[in-house]
Amino acid sequence: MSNLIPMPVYAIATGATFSLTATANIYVEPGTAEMTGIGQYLADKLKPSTGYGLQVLTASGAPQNGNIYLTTVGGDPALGEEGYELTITQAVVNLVAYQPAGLFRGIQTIRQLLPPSIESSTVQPGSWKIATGTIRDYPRFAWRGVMLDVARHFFRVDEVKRYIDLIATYKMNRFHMHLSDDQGWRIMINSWPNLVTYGGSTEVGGGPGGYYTQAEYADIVAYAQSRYILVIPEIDMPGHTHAALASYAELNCNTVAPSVYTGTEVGFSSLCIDKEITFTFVDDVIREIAALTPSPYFHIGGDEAAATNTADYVHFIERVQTIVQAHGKQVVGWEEIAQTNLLTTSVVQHWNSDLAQTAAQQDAKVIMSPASRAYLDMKYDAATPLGLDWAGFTDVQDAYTWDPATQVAGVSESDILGVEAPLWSETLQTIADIEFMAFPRLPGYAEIGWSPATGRSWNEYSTRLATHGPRLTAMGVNFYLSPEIPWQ
Ligand code: TNX
Repeated sequence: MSNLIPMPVYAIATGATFSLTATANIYVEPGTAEMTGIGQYLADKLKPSTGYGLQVLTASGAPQNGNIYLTTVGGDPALGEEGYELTITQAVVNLVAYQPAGLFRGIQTIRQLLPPSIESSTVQPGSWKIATGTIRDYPRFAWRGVMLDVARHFFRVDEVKRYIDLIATYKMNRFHMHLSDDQGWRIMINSWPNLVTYGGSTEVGGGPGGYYTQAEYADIVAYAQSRYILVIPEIDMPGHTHAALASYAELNCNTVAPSVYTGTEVGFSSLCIDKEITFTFVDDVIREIAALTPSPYFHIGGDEAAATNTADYVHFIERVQTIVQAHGKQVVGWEEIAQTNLLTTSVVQHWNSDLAQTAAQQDAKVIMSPASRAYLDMKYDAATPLGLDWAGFTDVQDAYTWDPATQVAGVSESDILGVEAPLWSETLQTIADIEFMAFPRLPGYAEIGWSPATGRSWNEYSTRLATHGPRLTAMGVNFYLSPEIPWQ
């Protein structure tokens, strides 16, 4: 129990063990489709390595010995959306939550309480013992996420799903997709198809690029949803828009479309703020994506708009906020948008300035992604073969030893929605690359977002993280064997 990441709010071991055996089944109550789906997710996680049958059955009342019981009946409302209570006796594993999402998070705890070989994709000898005790657990922050840049390099649907599965393991609940940038437009917009057919035809370095059809995007959203993770789509504007400008001549102030761009400069492109068609375009894009996205949020980017003058920038962001709102969504934007009049519902993402303070003064909520701590694309050290270093090297200790509530002066706990770790992909091409940069830093962000800050120490955490090495290996994760961690 002392090796869990994120660390639970409350855990007490009672010194005995529960044994999962070949006769075990998973009982859910009530027997709704959603509950059966959660039970099936757990069964699918446990079957390959145990080789057991693990049927998902509907229970009514007390669990029978030897089984796992998942229920929302009698769940304590004080646990909130994602909290859970896990009681393990020698007889049963009993997971109770107020909401189904809480059961899903609690299942991640059950996985981590089993031996690391539980994560193997082939049958292992076992034995499958779980320490007895009680855990009562719920998150500190509502927003615990990652961002993946699929624009600089494109990642296939199967790669994206793999990353979603890995973040779910650590109880994260937001998957922000950076769907457009200078180097590529990655989602089909039916009313503006050249965005993908031309604007999505390449990537950094000149490779073939790619894009998601609307059905593929909807499939990613549904996959994330089945893991109680919200997808937050981002269309970055008014800067970072070269791929769009290359796709449609009429979006350019001079009505000349440039050709696609495969370098890594930033700050050179801008939508033409004086043209009404720009806002027709933005409205069409937001409408089509919003219709495919159940999450209440739409990320409008807004960063590094160095090619847009300040008056244009302010006018553009303020007008786009109303477009997002008209399509039923709340704006999220990089912290530069705090220079404009924010709607009360808008959310600001801190990355590299003190503008989050301006956002907090406007009563906007803040997501903390400080580049020097939380950018997964920063190299661990000078020898890291992938990544960038403009915000400094970020070793595993740097990634872990900060607190969202003390990161930016004037932005305190009550202003903060949560934590997000962005992964920009200028130097990354495959899921193996993603895994190498994300692990083992990502579990630290998950813990900063979920667990109480009190009593946190690097010494204790680094030995706890070490126990996750065999787990990550069993999951086939291409993690960086950081010398800072006393790996087991
Ligand atoms: C800054 S962070 C950017 C991105 C780059 C990233 C590289 C932010 C809002 N903008 O365009 O990809 O640095 O680390």
